[in-house]
Amino acid sequence: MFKNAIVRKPCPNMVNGITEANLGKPDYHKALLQHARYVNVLRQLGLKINVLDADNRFPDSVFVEDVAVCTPDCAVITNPGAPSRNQETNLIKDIIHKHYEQIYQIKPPGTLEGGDVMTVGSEYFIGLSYRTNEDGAQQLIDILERYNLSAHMVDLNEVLHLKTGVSYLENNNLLVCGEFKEKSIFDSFNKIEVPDDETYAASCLWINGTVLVPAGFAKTKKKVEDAGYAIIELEMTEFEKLDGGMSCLSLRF
Ligand code: CIR
Repeated sequence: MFKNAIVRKPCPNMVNGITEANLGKPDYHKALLQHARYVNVLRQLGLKINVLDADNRFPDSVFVEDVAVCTPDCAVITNPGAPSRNQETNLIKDIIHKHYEQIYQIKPPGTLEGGDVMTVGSEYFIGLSYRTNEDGAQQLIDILERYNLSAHMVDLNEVLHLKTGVSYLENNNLLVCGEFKEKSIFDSFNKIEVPDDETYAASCLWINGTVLVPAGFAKTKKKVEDAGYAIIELEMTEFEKLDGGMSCLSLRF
């Protein structure tokens, strides 16, 4: 169960965030509304929320998940592979220090972004992407092993981050799209397949028994409901325009 979340308000400069989505520029005011609703839903689900101020120097800083990995016993400040995002880690340190005593940092030449790290109980899956390299993943594995947490690397080619394409919904249920449907590393999971015309919905978020699903993806929504979950749909259009999924807007622990 999660007790806390950290989020950062979107900044006006988010319209210049990194994207390969080809969906046009986000509407900042709409993004603020969507973000506020996301935060309210996390609060309704029982989380204590730390809301950080917007930082206009970093267009992508709303995607706070990428700059830290929070485990029950320690936190790891990452080293984002995207040059324009690399210094975002400095913005997260204070709040992480308020919550954790044991804090580590991924060092160059290792790169790692939190969107590539999926937690499955005491097991971690780390995507090797354009943003996360083997050195960064190995550094994280070495840290996790000190706490008896195990981790595996997962190759990926089709999506930005591992969690763009897979979401663990607890109870051994794994929401998967595209290349992840066939990967043998996920064979022991009960896979819930996201249809190819709804791949954005592969990024859902389990919060204390409820699954947050992006609005507008009826087939995926039904599959998650049929798996027995209470769901809440959230408008995510302005973050989708920046390749941001449901999990990337918060750090949960
Ligand atoms: C980026 O390209 O870094 C941002 N525009 C989107 C980051 C999304 N983060 C995530 O899925 N964890």
